[in-house]
Amino acid sequence: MLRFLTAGESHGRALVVILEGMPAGLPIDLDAITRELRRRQGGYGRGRRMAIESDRAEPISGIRAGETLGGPIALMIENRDWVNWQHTMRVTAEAPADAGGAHRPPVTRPRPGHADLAGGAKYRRTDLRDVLERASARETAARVAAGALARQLLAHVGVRIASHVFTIGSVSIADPASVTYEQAAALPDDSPLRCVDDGVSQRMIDVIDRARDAGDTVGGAFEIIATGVPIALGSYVQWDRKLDGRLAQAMMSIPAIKAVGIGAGPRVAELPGSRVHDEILPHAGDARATAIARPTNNAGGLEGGVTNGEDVRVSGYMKPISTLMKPLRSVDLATMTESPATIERSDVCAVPAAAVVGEAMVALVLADAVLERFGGDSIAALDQAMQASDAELRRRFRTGGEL
Ligand code: EPS
Repeated sequence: MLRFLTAGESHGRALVVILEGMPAGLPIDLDAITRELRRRQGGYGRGRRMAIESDRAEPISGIRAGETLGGPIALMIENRDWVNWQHTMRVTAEAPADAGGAHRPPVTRPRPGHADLAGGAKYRRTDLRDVLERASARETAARVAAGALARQLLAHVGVRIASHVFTIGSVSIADPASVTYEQAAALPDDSPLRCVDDGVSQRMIDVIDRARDAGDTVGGAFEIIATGVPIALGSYVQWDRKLDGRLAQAMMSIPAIKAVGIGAGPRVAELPGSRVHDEILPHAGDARATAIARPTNNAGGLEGGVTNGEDVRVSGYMKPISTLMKPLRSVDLATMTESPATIERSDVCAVPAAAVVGEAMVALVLADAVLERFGGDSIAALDQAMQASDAELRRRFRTGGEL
């Protein structure tokens, strides 16, 4: 229903995203897109590139007089750094006479952990810059712009999304599962770590400082919490319709993510069923149509690949950035001799930024699932379908009628 494609190299002219499937008639707040882009640029441990960029998405199509039209929405984010790369990143075979920036030598020493080696083999590129420019996490700016639009659709139907970082290297908060949506949402946009515990944040900063001083990098983990998610999104009837699977793929596609958890995640393997499964209790005071309460949410809002009305909780585990200032051993592919890996300007830690990208990816998947369930050529049609569904749920669950 909702799909998107991005284009752009890290040091090319711009990033572009086309988002298709947004219903017509949704008012769009362009400043909210800029705000999300700024959140992605922040976080303690980012490199010098983020001081150069001031990301802003320019709408090219699909929006008129402040509202979506139903057609593809194209957004462009200019790379400010491009002026310094015009020579290296030129489109034409020969560099124009006025091209800015130095001509950089080919990259031939792949970084362990990056796409350099495998990408060069796949696309038969000898200058690995041809790989790393597209494999760069810079591309996630375009996803965040698309995600900012998906969030506006979700906000219209009462779904809100926040994130928090719970691990940096060896430092973790005590009980990530106890962090509420409200706590995560209350984190200021310029929070250095996006961690809800100030004492732990300070220790996380120390870990990042130590890594930087050692010429090393550090990873971590974060969790996305979506609240107000309607019951019955996704389906259990076919493998590719399971919403937990779709969320996992979206999260795993974020650069450097090596594991994904839903709700209690890997901990479910260690605990007995009596401590994993979330009991189902009647709760007439609950404002939701189902009038049901779950005292715990180890399932992360998903049972059988279908939303159960609880908060959707998805965590992502990020490896350390693969550009090390004290490089690991590699091979110079030009001579096939051992040589230290390439050093590119990079970040020491980008976990807080990855959390913002995670929010965008979860927003895109949930918005897609909402449109799949309720239809959505227009906002008016979506509203009607959602109201009808709510009325039906109330009839069934509130009166104890047949299911
Ligand atoms: C990034 C931009 C990049 C890197 C980082 C993410 O900019 P540059 O390469 O010019 O410094 O800072 O990308 C990586 C660490 C990577 O390995 O791809 C961004 O906009 O997020």
